[in-house]
Amino acid sequence: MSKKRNPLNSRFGFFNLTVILFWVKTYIAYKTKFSLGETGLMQEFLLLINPLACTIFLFGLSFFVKGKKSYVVLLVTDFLLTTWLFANVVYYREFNDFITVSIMKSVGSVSNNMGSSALALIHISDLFVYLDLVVLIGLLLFKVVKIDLKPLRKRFAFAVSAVAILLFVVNAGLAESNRPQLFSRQFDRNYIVKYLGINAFIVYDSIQTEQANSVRAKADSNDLDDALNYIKTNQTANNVEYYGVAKGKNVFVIHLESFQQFLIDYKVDGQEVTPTLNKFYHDSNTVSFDNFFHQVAQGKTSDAELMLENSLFGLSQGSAMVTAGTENTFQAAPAILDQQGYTTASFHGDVGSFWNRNNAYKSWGYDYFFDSTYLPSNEDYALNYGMKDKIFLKESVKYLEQLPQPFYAKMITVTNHYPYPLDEQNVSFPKTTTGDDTVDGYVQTAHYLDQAINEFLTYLKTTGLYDNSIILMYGDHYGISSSHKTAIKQLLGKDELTKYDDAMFQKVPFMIHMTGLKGGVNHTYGGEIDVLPTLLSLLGVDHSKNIFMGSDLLSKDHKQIVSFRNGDFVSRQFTKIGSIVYDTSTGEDITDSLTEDQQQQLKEQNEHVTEQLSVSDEVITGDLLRFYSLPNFEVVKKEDYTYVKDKSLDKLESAKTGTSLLEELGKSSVDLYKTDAPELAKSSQKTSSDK
Ligand code: GP9
Ligand code: MN
Repeated sequence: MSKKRNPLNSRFGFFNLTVILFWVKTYIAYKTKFSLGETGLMQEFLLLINPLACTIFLFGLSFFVKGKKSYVVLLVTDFLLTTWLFANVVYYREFNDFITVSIMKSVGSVSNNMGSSALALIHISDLFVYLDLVVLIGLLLFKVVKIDLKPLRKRFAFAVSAVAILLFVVNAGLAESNRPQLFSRQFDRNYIVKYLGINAFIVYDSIQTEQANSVRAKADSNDLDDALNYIKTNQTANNVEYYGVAKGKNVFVIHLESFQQFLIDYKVDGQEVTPTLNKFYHDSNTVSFDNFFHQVAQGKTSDAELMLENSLFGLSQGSAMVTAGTENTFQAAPAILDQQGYTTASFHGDVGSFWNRNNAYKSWGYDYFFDSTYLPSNEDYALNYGMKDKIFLKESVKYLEQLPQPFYAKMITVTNHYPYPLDEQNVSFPKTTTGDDTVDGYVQTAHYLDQAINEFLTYLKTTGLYDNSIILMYGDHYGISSSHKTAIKQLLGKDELTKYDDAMFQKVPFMIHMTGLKGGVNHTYGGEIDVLPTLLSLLGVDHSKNIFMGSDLLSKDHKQIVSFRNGDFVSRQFTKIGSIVYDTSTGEDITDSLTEDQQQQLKEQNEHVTEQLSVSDEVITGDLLRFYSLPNFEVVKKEDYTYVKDKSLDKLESAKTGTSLLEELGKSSVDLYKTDAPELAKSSQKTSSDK
C-alpha cells in the first residue's frame, strides 16, 4: 500500500482519527467511571453521541492554524480535554459529582475534603484516557503518519465548526424533548452530562456561575438594609401556649412528595386514600393547618426545601438551591439546630446530586446526608426518582438509630411523584377514573406513601421515638398541575374551575405533632416560608434577629398573607390572581366591587407581598447573609463537611455520646421495623434460600 493513499496522511484524516478516539474513550469513561443513570433508548443514544459536537468543534479549531502548528494545536487541545476528563473521573470517584466552576475556584476547600492525598484517589485504569494520545503522538513521531502541510481554506475550517454547531443543536433538541425544561429548571448536573456531555456541561455551568457572580460581586453590606428593615417591621410576639414546648425534642421533618391538601379525608369508591395521614391530621396532639399553601416555582422540591429550612424563597426561575446552594452563605435550620446541640441529617432515596443537595446541604450545615449511596441498590427497589418509600424508610433506620439525640432528621419521600407509576406488586388501591393518565395513578401512589408513613410511625412508636419527638409533615407542592383542568374538575366534583379554585388547589398539608401538644385544625393562612420560624418557636429558639421572610404561624401577629412566587397571593380577605381579586372566604370575584377600605387593604397586602419576594431575592442573589453576623450563630464552614459514605460512617461512629437510640436500646432497632414491602419479602426469601 502506498503511503500517499493512507487517509491518515491528510490533515482531515488525522483529525478524524483524533476525534473518533476521543469520542470512544469519553464514551467508555461514561460507561465505566460515572453513573449517569441513563435509561431508555433515547438516553442511551444521547449518551453515545453527546461527546461528538463539542469534540468536533474544539478539535476543529486546529484547522484555523496553518502547517505543523495545526497538529500541535490539535494535540494540545486533545491533551487539555483529556486532562479535564481525567480530573472529572477522579473527582467523581470521591464526590459523585462533576467539577464545577465554583468548585474549581475553591480548590482549597475541595482538597481539604478530598483528604490528604488526591493521588490516592487515582486508579491506574483512569490513565487509559491518555492512551490514544500516546498512540497519536507515536504515529507522528515515528512517521507512521506523515504531517500534511498543504494549506486548507478558511472556508473549510468554518464548515467544520458549522457542522459541529448543527450537531449540537440537534443533540440539544433531542435532549430537551426527552427531558423538557432541562436547561431552565437545572435539575441535576448529572443530567446535563448525560444529555449534552462533559464539555458542554462546563460551558453551561460557567454561564450560570458568571450570571450569579456578577450580581453577587456588586452587592455589599449596605444592601442588607432592606432585609433588616423587613424583619424589624414583621416581628411577631411569641405564643406562650406554644413557645418552647418542644425544647430539646428530636425533630422529624417528613417531606410528603407532591402531596396536596385535597387528599386529606379524600375517598375513592368510599375508601380513604390516606387513612394514616388522615388519622395523624385529626389527632388531638396534632396542630394541622388547613389553609397552608406551597409556594414553590420551577425549583419544585428544592424550593420547598429552601423555604422550609431557610425561610427564604426560591427564585422565580431555575432552582436557587442549584445556583446559590454551593457558594452562598446560609443561616439554615440544620446549622441553627446543630449549634443548639442537635445532630442533623437528611435522608433521601435519590442520587445526592439531584437539586444540588450534596453541596447545598453543606452550606446549610447538615451533619449527614444519607442519599442513595447509603441504601442497597437493587433494580426492584427503585422506581421513578429513587427508592420506593417503604424500602427507603425502612433502610434509613439503621442510620437514624445511630444519630446522637436530640436529632433533626428530614425524610424526603419520592414515590408519590409525577407521573405516578406504581409497580403491580405494590398496587392496593383503585385508580381514579378521570381518563387522564398522569392523574389517575396519583391516589394510588399517595396511598402507597400513606402505607409507608404508617410503617414508619409504627416503628417510631415501637422504639419510643414517637413520644420524644416533634414530627412535622408537609406536602412540598402540587401533584396535579393546573393544566389538568378536566381531571381536576372531576376529582373535586366541580363544573367549573376558576382561578380562585386553582389557587385553593395549591394547598398542601402542614401538620405538627407531639405527644402532649395542644392540637386541632388551625385555619391560619400560611405557607412553606413560615415553617422555620414556627418550628424554632416551638423549640424555644429565639429567631427575632434571623433574616427570615416568614413568620410564626402560631403567633397572633402572623400576617396571614401567603405570597406565591409570581406575586399573586392569598390572604384571609383576598385571593389576588393577576388582576382578578376574589373574596377568599366565598370565592366570589370582587374585582369590581371593592370598597375604598378594601382597596386600601388590598394595596397594603400587595405591597407586603412585593417587599417579601424582592427582599428574599436580594438576599439570595446578592448572597447578603455573608455580610450579616447573626447573634449567637457561628458561620458554617462548608469545607468541614463530607457526605462520602465511609467518611460519614466513621464520623457517626466517633460521634457516639451514648445518646443514640441504638446505644439506649443496647441493640439495633432494625428488626423492630415492620414493613410489608413485597420486594423485601422476596429478597429475604432469596437470602434464606441462598443460605
Ligand atoms: C428528586 C426529588 C424530586 O430527588 O426530590 O424533585 P421534584 O421533581 O419534585 O422537584
Ligand atoms: Mn417534589
